[in-house]
Formats: sequence, C-alpha cells, structure tokens
Amino acid sequence: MSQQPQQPPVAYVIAGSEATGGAGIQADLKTFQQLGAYGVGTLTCIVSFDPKNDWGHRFVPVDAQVIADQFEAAVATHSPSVVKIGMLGTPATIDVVSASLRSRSWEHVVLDPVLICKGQEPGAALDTDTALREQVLPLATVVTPNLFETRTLAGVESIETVEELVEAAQRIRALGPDVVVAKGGVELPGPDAVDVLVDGDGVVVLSRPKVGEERVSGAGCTFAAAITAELAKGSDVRSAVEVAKEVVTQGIAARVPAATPFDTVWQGAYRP
Ligand code: PXL
Repeated sequence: MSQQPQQPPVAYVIAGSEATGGAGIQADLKTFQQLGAYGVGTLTCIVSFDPKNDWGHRFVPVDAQVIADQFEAAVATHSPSVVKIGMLGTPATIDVVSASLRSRSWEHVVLDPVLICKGQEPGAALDTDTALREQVLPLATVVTPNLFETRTLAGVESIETVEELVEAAQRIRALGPDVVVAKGGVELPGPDAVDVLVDGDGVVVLSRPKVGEERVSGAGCTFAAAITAELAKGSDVRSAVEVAKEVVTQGIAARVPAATPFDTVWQGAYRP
C-alpha cells in the first residue's frame, strides 16, 4: 500500500517586492521555505532601490483589482488559515487588502506594520499610516512593530527603556490585536536587542546580545514571516515568536553583504 506523503502547512503572505531580494516578499518566501512551510504570495507593490540616486525608493503600487485577483486565486487554491501582511503602501491597497481579509475567516493575521522602509523619510505618507491603523490593525491577531512603528502606532514621542516599550505595546494592543510584539532592535539603547511580547496573559521579554550596532535589511520581514510559518505549522504564538527571534538572530549573524546601505538577513543560516 502506498502512503500519502504528509502535506506541508501553507503560509500565505500579502506583501511588496523588494527587488534586491533583501526584504519584502522575497524574504518572506525564503523564510517560509526554510521553516518547512509552503509559501503562497500576493504582490501589493514593487520597490526598486535606485543605485544612481543614493538607493532611493522607486515605488510602484499594483493595481487594486490585480491584488484582489491574486487574493482570489490564492485562497481558492489553498484555503490558507494563516496570513502575513507586509508592505501595503497606499490607501487604495489598504482598502482592497482589508476588504479581502474580511471576506473570510483566519486563524491568524500577522501584521508587520511597514510604515516606511529603511532609508525613507518619516512622515511621508500620513494617510497610509492612518488607513493601516484604522482598517488593518483591528484585523490582526499578531502585530510586530519596530521601534519607529511602535512610537507611531502608540502615539508616543520617545521610547528609551524596556518599560516604555512594554507600555507602548499595551497601547497598541488596545487597538485590536491579541498579541503585540514590539521590537527594540539596535535602536533601543543598551547592549541587547530586546523585543517585548504583550498578550492577554502578560509580558514576555525576549533578549539577545546585539549583533553589531548597524541595522540589517529584511530583519522585520523575516521575523513576522517566521512567526507566520510557525503558526501555520500549528505552534502557539509565544512559541512561534521564540523561534522567530532565533531565526532572525542567526540570520543577522550570517548576514549577506550588499552594496545597498544595509546588509541583509540570510534566512538559510537558521538551524533549530
Ligand atoms: O523592510 C521593509 C520592507 C518591506 N517590504 C518591502 C520593502 C521594504 C523595505 O525596503 O521594500 C517591499
């Protein structure tokens, strides 16, 4: 008798392309593969850094109807129960993604609330930030803001300590998501890269010695994608976040040098 091989869990991502391969949907799909999840992706926008212009962002949104079509194809084919949301980029994209998400039920919606990419000027797109906060954040079960995004979403001026990071994460949790994982990264002062997880049961502090003081491209994408893959595999959120922290730490230690201003994470380095 022949036995059916075990089906891989499906991890779905709605995100942008970052043409150098360091961030965006490229990093997401690599992370899914590394963790043994079958990756499915819907493209929201195309970002091509400009080497002739200080690596400035060239940004092209995907037409809203084309996003809706991709979503329709993906969910009809695989019926995913877990989805990661990465860069959306415009209010029109946020409208269509939020409507698509609401059209069916999910076990988990993992939101990486990409407000701006590394190297972009803060405050460039207030209408996009507002739309994300109002239309997508309430649908998220897990949200993974970096320090800048935590300040913006929580509406606080400055975060200098782990206690302030926890307080800001609690404010974001009040906007809807079950679990907030606020990332201190290299920018929170101190020798360690500290993330705080705030859920209905309390607070978990995740800490690893900083790997250098330089930011690395793709760390945020990889972190949220790893959480998504682990949730697709059946993990609970706290365990998924522990694995994701390790994936990112190992991926940063094994970083890929790049001509862009930031080196990039190597997801393939991860070993459990
Ligand atoms: O790292 C955030 C990010 C996410 N998604 C896309 C990006 C970037 C940053 O450049 O381009 C598509």
